[in-house]
Amino acid sequence: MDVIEEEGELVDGVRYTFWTFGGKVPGQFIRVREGDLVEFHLRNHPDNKMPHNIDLHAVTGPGGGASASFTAPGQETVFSFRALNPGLYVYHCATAPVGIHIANGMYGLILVEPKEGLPLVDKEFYVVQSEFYTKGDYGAPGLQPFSMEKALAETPDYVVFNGAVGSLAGDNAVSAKVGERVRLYLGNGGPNLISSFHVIGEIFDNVYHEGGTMLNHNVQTTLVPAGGSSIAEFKVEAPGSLVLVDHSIFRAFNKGALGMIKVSGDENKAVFSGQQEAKVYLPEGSTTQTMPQDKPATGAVAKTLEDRISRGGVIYKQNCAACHMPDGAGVKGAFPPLAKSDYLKDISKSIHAVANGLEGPITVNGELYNSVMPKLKLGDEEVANVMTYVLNSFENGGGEVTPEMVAKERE
Ligand code: HEC
Ligand SMILES: [Cu+2]
Repeated sequence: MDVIEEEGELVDGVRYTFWTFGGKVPGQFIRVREGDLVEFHLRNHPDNKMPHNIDLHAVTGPGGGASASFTAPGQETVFSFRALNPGLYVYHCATAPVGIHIANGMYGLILVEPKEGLPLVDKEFYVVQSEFYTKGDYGAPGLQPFSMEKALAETPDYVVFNGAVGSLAGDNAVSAKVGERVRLYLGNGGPNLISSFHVIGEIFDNVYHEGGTMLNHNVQTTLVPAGGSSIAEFKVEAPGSLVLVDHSIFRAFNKGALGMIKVSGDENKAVFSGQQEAKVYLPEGSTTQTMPQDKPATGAVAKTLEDRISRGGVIYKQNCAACHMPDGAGVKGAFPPLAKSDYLKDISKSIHAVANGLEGPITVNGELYNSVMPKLKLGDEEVANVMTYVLNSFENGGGEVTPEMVAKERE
């Protein structure tokens, strides 16, 4: 296994210097069999600045191999261990200061399959949750240094699956087919938080509790402790998107802990009907609601069109994607699409909607919507950025919205 220190992306426009096992976060998945004798080579790339080592929780021996594998840049060390206990184990760097090595991305999973092997499934996925602590708040662009202060306070800016926001969502989503059996190898690198791992739209048929051999059945949410694991299995019964989240839910929708399994195949109406009816319910006195939010999403002023689009993208993920969906497709009958929306042709009307909220009947691409979009607490700059992002995404025709245009609509 090669240790590589390299710059990468946490979310669009936000860079971070990751320390990795094998070039990615999480580190390479290791798979051995109970009883195997494993000879482990750790190589620390000569371009690296730090010494590193590895503590594998699957190892019976001092430090899980940490001191035996202490390796300076440009060196290679070797040690061997017998995989005595079956289970799914975390490995991580344990070089001082340990917290910083882990916070920078040095963790992964090693599966010790029982002698007889695990039962066969159709799909296996590797998902590791972890947090990142940066000087700037969520979305603050540029190369972000590690924040010791936030790490000590255990207040991460990012809580993510597989090392970055969106690494398992959108175009990076994984897929399965109706009828397939899916197994998730779940890990938590921490460094601090416990994950309440949940899949929206599924129930785990089997959970290997804490990655050990005890089987639990019919589980909705499985705890994955920092430095621990879980194995969850389920059969997919109906098509659609299954959403992986840490059910400490602000982490999912505001800090990045969200992934997707796209399930294709035939509907199974006996299991799920889809919406059977939707009608207007407007009690007397209902008015435009305001969503609480203490501060606008991102601060500084955009200088170029590109800059505006990229800042707008961050705002979109935080403020709009929950209703209008990450790909702008909306939800039929509830949230109108922003992708190829003909409503956007009258740009001042659209700006007005985002700046002031919107309610009452509207028609988008020939479909009637009669609902409420809350007034979001976004400044003129933020509305301009997010609308510019929308115009330049989802196969819309392009264009730019300026803060001046927003100020006008606000009046
Ligand atoms: C809580 C859910 C919700 C959120 C969050 C939300 N919207 Fe909407 N949006 C709606 C609904 C519902 C409508 C339709 C309102 C109606 O029926 O009058 C709508 C309508 C729109 C429209 C006009 C119709 C269309 O499809 O073109 C635009 C543009 C729009 N939203 C943009 C945004 C943007 C940009 C954001 C983020 C800054 C956002 N919305 C956040 C629910 C939401
Ligand atoms: Cu290290």
